Amino acid sequence: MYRLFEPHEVRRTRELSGLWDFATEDGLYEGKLAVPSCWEVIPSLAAYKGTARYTKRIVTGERARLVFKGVSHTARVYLDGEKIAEHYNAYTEFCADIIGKAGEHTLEVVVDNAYSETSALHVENDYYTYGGIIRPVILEELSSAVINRVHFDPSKDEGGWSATVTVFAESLTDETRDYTLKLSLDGKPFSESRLTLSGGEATAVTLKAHLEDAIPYELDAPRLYILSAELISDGVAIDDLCDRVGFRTVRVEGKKILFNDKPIRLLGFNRHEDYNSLGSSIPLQAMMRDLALLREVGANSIRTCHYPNDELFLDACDELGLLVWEEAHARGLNEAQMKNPSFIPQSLKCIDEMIGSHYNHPSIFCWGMLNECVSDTEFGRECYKTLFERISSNDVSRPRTFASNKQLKDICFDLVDIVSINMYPLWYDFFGKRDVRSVIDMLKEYTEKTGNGTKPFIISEIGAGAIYGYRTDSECKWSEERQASILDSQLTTALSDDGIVGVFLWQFSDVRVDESWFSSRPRCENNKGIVDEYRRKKLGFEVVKRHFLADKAKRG
Ligand code: ADA
Repeated sequence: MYRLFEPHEVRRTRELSGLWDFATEDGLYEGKLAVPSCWEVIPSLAAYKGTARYTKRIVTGERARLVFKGVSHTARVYLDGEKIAEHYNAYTEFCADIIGKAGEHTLEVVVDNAYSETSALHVENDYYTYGGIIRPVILEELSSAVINRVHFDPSKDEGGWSATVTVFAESLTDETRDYTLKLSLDGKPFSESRLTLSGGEATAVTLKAHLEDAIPYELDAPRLYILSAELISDGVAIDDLCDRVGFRTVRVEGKKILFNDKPIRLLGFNRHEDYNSLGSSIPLQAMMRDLALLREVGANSIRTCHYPNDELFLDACDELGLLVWEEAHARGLNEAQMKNPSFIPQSLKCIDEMIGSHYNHPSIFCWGMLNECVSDTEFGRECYKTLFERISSNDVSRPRTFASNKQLKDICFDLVDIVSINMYPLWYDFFGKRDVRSVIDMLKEYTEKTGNGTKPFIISEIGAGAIYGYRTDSECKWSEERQASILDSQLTTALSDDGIVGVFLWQFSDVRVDESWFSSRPRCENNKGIVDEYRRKKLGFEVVKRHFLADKAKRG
């Protein structure tokens, strides 16, 4: 299952999930491997960095498309020995078209998860880059034209709700043909237009409709609609694309973030896609376990640190009414890493692919990028500017932000709609200060001065480490007691401050990190989870729950 609804009623699709032939290129392992999964599930490949080949026989019609939801991190796709696609980045989808080759084929996918100069975003880091086809692969049968994407923009005025829908269609023949484009919402047609596509042409058509009776998407009553776009030729539907949408607005006003015109307070968690021995390929039931724990602890929001997430998880957030800060890929890159010639092209592509595919999720309230990169130098600032502009050229309906750790040296706060700061008072030092109140005050004052006016202020990371089960009366470092007491102090101060619109704790669960981080990461894990990698609760879980539930009760 790759979505929580049917993306097509007309287009025929088949998931290629199951066992594929698999072999590492260096001969270390040969056998069968599940798709989707990380190859680290094979014990002898638990630390494997390198390339591996996946092979499968497939049967296609005249026009077919292979959709890869996520391959970590570089994929080269071959059909009967001929390269048909290449893609970089574990966390965004790509596709390969197979036209005019009906019949049986050998499909091979060569996957590489090693770090190198050509990988600017997957670098040694405080999380782990697993290997393999980590998200589903789908084989689609296409017709003479195809709907590649549908973008839905709801808006509201005195007359009620309206929707602006942009349909991206493409001809797959050499001939010019006429089509009818039909839009429906939960099966009820609401807009129609004629469309002529010349051979091979790709175009975008925008339709606007007034839908005054639409029921809004509220966080406590997340009403979702199925938006369907159909291409009709000679009275027959030849292609379609369905997506789930919600009628809601998000905007920043002064220091507030308004969701359907009401101010929100974000009680959130940073969550990596990492589930002990399963790695970054997480089945729906495990996602739902995470979401149940997040609900139980009182969270209303999630930050997808530090890359775009699996659509299935976003679908679940839509359904539960959990707000999502989705983030383009990058964590903690220094200036030399940002000067890698691949850095800008790979970042632009990641932004285009993330927003292109996730545009319609009503739960996504903002776009983030470049976590803790170089926002304190002129060179870094140029990079931030370029990438923020790229976000705006894809979507102007959501605010933009980045999480800074440059403290009083950051020079990029004027570029954002929301100021977000990572801070670890009582855990890491801050200009020699550890006291929570003075760290927050200092940063608020600085960001107001340099941020070009008044903007919402979010604590995008705050927390402390603990090793599950390590208990001691001395409350020494890495004990559950120490983490619980730091979380208590951090949240007491942060949540009592009405000038802070959101707090995202670092982090939901413990996650694997690269070994180069070993000196500050016992067990080669980032141990700041309030649950460990098996989702066992630490003492801090109840502390966070007490604070989150009290804050929610206070605000009604
Ligand atoms: C940073 C970073 C996280 C993580 C965290 C920590 O703020 O954004 O990815 O590394 O610090 O645990 O220190």
